[in-house]
Amino acid sequence: MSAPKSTARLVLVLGDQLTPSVAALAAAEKGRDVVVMAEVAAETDYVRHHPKKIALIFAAMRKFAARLSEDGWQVAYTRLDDDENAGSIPGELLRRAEEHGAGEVLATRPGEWRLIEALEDCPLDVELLEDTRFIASHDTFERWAKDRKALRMEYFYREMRRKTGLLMEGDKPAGDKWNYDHDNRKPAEDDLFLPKPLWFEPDETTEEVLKLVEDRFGANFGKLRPFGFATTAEQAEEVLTHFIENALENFGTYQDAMLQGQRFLYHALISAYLNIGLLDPLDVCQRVEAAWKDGKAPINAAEGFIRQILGWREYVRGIYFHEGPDYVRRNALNHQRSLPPLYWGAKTRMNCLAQAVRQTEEEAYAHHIQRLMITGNFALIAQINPAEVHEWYLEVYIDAFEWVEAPNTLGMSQFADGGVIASKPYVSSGNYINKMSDYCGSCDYAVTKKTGEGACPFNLLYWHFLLRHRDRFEGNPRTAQMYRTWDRMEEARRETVLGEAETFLDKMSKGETV
Ligand code: FAD
Ligand code: DLZ
Ligand code: SF4
Repeated sequence: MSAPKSTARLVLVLGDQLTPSVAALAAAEKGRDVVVMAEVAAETDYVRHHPKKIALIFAAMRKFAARLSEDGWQVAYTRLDDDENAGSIPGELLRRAEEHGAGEVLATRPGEWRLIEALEDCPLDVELLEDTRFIASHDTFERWAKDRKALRMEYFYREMRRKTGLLMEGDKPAGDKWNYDHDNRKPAEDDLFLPKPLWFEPDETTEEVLKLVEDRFGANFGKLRPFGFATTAEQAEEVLTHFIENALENFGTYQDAMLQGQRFLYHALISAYLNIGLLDPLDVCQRVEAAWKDGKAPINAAEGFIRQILGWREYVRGIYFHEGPDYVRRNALNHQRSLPPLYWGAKTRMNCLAQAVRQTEEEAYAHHIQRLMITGNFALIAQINPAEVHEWYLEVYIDAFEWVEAPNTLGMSQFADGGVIASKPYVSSGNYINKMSDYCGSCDYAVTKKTGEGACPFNLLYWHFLLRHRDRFEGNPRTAQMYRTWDRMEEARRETVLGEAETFLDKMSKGETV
């Protein structure tokens, strides 16, 4: 007589956990347990995601589920339009538990407090396992953060370099410098040779998903088609290889550049694949390090790129969990203005914003400096409520998951956490935008005009913001100089700047085109 088969457990795999070695799968037994994957309204509707983001997640989920089945796993997959769909992750777990006579659930800790709390409240016996797809564990981050007055990314990054040995020569950084940012601030000329991103034609599975998304989420902000994202680990790997071979070399030099009509420049376009599990962050860093060792990329490119993943990406995740669930509600600068309709594609005379928003609508993508120094900068100097800014970023980008989006938006970009992440607010006048892009040349406003009809709004709002928060930033060595510049201006000019900034903000708040 054979021994009785132990009761099945459910193994939850979420839409951003599509890795065969993800913790819950690694802890499960193939012949015994049932993998649960579900497309549910609670996840599609907690914000109105860009249609491309929903399509990417569903197509990748369906293909990953098929792969698990081929590998011998028993997979219970629920499609959004299945009649019995319970509508939420805990609801689906309860339904599948009854169906399979299971009481226990193995789950990998989700990347959002909302869902962690929902799983903790689920009446089943849910074991939440640490998500091991990151280079720094929670313990590593907490050990680093303990007893530090300021949690600056640069120091965390150096520790991660030492810990992984990436770009290290013994105990020294390769080339004797930790950070090559100084070499990475070139604007781009519009006749540069730019590599084309690698896109994929939708196959049958993706096409089926696109039809569903068109039907159900066609009214969300964003264009669904054309859809060319990778939806399997193999395709994501091809995108990475394409980047290393065609763009990495120039990644550092032009990292902060912006060019009208050139939406991707030398960026990797891999954030969504990393975030949903199709690529592994350590593996990506090692591939880039190898390219540098093989002489295919200079050190400023390899270091700049590795810092984004080994440094920023790991660091913001650490901060999100370190700071706790209330982080997303912080508003240290007490900004209360509503997000203007131009963020949803309404007409604006500001070309930089029009370009960044249109690109976001069409691609669900904008690169870091567009997010930080165009849409983020404007929201900050226009003193928009950070909760609304946070929701916008979470909705519109293909790679937006709260653990990575919230610290970038609320912390780095909006200073809403009071300076946990940023040592100074990322604000600028039009001058910076003009230096790093060619947007100003086709704008209704004049970047060189500081006041008067047609003056660039960034020139006005920049001062308005700094003056409103003088008490907080005047003593900061990184912003103090700006107050000295302000104080040297003629009284009448200062009054004009502040008055015109107020007029602009009033017009914007009344819904007029600005
Ligand atoms: P590249 O420029 O080629 O960089 C390579 C990789 O580095 C990225 O794929 C990404 O994984 C990582 N990376 C770079 N910068 C950061 C960063 N600041 N934080 C974390 N990882 C980083 N990134 C997201 O993945 N999801 C988000 O929701 C998100 N929201 C953001 C919101 C704001 C306001 C800002 C300023 C930045 C945000 N970022 C976010 C970071 C960054 O803009 C994107 O990771 C990057 O633009 C993705 O494009 P890419 O893959 O071409 O990146
Ligand atoms: C973002 C998202 C969407 C749109 N839909 C689903 C879904 O239907 N099923 C699912 O398991 N996951 C989805 N996700 C990803 C989750 O929202 C994500 O796991 C949490 O936000 C935590 O990062
Ligand atoms: Fe933007 Fe001002 Fe330049 Fe116009 S002039 S594109 S508003 S920075």
